[in-house]
Amino acid sequence: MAMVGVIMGSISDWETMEHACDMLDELKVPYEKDVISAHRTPDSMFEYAKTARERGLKVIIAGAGGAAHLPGMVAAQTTLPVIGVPVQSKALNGLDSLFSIVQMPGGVPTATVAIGRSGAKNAGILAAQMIGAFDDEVANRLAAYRDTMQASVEEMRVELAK
Ligand code: RP5
Repeated sequence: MAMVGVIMGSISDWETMEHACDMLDELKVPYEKDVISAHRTPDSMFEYAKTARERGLKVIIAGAGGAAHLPGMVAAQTTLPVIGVPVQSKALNGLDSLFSIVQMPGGVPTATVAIGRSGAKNAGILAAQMIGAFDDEVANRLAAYRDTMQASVEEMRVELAK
């Protein structure tokens, strides 16, 4: 059963959001993915957020670009943690997305990661860390991921010293 819900405002967001899914795959955290738009399909967004907890989700990752209202509006309708990914928009390079997601009013937090690919990757890791706070197997995989990352930097140092 999916523990993380990955949603995005448009299929055009997938090239960013797939990096969140790649991390969830690597860390073996079960997830579901869908396209749900705050503006184009508001009723679906409402339904998704309202039923997320009863469907077993523990965390929601929501990516959107431009007038990026999806993460905040989902956060407004569930008490599950929501991680917002600002997709790099063409017109304003994602600053619009970032500001739309990060500036939530007090009382309705939406965790916000960096614009674009790195942000999506970190959203996947962060969701796994939330699950890993209660799940030792996921926590162990996160620790192994850190070890691999550290080893790759050691390799860079050796390469640079040549
Ligand atoms: C937002 O509008 C989506 O999240 C997407 O980033 C942006 C553009 O959507 P498309 O016009 O490419 O479908 O709602």
